[in-house]
Amino acid sequence: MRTGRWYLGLSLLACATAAQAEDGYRLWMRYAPATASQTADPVTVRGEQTPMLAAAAAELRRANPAGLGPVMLAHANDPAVTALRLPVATLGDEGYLVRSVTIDGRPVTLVTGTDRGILYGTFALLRHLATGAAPTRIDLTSRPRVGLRMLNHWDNLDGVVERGYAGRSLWDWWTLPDYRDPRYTDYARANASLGINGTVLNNVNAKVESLTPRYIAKAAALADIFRPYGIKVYLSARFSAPVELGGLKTANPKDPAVAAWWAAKSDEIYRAIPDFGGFLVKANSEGQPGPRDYGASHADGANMLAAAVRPHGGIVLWRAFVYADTDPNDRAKQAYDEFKPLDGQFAKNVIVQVKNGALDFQPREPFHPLFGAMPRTPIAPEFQITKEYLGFATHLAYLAPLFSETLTADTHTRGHARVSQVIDGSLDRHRLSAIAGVANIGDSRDWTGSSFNQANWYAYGRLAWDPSLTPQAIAREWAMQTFGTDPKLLDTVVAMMMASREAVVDYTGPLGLAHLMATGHHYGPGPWVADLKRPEWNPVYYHRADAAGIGFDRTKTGSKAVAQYAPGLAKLYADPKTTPENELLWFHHLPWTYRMASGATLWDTLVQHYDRGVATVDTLRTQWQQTKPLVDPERWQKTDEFLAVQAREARWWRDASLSYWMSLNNLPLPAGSPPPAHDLAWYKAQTFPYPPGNPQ
Ligand code: GCV
Repeated sequence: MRTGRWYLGLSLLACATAAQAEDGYRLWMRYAPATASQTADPVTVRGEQTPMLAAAAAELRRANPAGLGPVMLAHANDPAVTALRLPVATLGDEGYLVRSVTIDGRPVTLVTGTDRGILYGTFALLRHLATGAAPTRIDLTSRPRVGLRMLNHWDNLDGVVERGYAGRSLWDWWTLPDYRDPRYTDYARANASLGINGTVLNNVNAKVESLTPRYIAKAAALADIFRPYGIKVYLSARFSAPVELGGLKTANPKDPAVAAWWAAKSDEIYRAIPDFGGFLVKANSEGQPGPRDYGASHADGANMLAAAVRPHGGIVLWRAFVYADTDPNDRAKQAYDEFKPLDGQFAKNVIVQVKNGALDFQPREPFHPLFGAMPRTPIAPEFQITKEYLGFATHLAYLAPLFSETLTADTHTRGHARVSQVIDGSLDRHRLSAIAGVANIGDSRDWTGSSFNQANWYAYGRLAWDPSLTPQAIAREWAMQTFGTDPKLLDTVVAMMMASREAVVDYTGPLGLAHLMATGHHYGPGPWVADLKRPEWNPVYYHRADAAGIGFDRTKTGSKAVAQYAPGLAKLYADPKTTPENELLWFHHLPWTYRMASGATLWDTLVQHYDRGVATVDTLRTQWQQTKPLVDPERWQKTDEFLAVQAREARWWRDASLSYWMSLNNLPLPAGSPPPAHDLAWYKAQTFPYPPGNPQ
């Protein structure tokens, strides 16, 4: 029989191995092991030891940054803090102040604010130090611009994540609420480190069972784990639940029995989860039930649910992602047409959640025309962190430039308000403000399917806190925390990240082209697809290419979608010469021979973009080779192999697309541009059954 000592040795070895493994589990929170010279216990908590302060203190103890002396966590109204007369009055509910001060003659790093402020200040301090700052003369202060900073999980109750490419759902619904996987706490820590304060646990294509007592208990267990990290739990609600669960004959929002059912259901949820955030709803979209089934409006539906959660302080996030097979109108116009007339009709605790673009999370879309068009309604942008249309988990595409492009876009409303001013509530003085990101998280060991995908979770969280941060700065701080502070490594990694999203745009759909992917999986090329039941499911609907030209005319000679933008912008979009080149074919149908600003033809320019996309991915591979001595083997190897896939698939996208365009326009490739590797028939014949994340 083995001795106890042997077992101890084995478990220590296991710990050491786990601690050293660079499998990506630790995300950007890769604290260095403590050394003998570090403060034994770096933290003092003053006043009441709330669960949130305990979580903050635990994080500091876990990190125990080298060189940092004692840290004091104290509420802003603690006498020790008020005596210092610090500028804490403007911190609000969530802001923090972190400063090197002297208290009772002793130098300390003070972290102050509310409970939440201290939690976020703690993570800000750790980030500050992990990104190379000195542990002395610290002076950090910040407060979030957006109130509700949410992740939306498209996780099904059977563990499949719709559009998820990082394994199965993190939530093990089967063993909840009894088994509380420690990973749930690590999930909460990661989110708190970014300031994310809300999570929608289940898919917007919601199953009604998530509202049964059994599943409410499971959600409550997660809420208990997340609470000390400042994260509220929300649920996606299926609009027809009163019929399917409650046995009512209707889910008509105007029926008092339906309203009463939702009120009782909300009471039940709040009994289990007293700080439940509220409901997210996808209604009358892609087959989901909704108020339109009963002739009622989206506002009627949202307000009925809002009334149910209002007594408990809850909110309703109502999605504007709607388009109907019965509507022959340009799909990109339909959400605006449906929602704009409802401005002013939503209850005070409703937020309308709008995808960043009018179509569907494409590699590039102009910002959604609803931003700035509904001044009496809080509008939340919804971004997709998971890369449904940008190469799943395999392709490297750093999304901060995409998120930031929308957030900084000039709406041309009320002066030159930016989308960020619309969504943070400042433009129209809304009390509520929110931002949502569709999570890329699963149960894969590295959480997101690749090291670089972690950067998209990180960047989303950082931009949700402060939309004015630059993608470059976020990339640098993420890379420092994730890969280390070597300057050569950092320069290379940041350069790779900053080039990556545009590369994907170039090899999949440059110059404003969109939705060109093959049926179902949204991964590979299928610009020729024309046989799907609904016109707007077919790529040919979006590019409208023929022998003469390419692009979707959304001007007054076409679908008139440009008129949905504020007049100043609509005027710019109406003319190809004043439309940004990277959105050109989104708004205009142009001859292949159209002369671009450079003097080159549209066709030659299009080909140049495809070639540039392929060349950029080749450069990413070369750059990554240079990092080999500076990155641990496990993470380096996986990234290297994924980049090889991306290089192959960028060529596939380019070649398939060009073969198809040439079959229409019969034009030669510009000099120096290589012919596609196969003929069009070969590309059309490729099939990819069972892609991940695809709803079955
Ligand atoms: C959750 C796209 C995706 C769907 C997704 C939908 C939505 O259509 O392909 O998987 O459904 O958007 O955002 O509701």
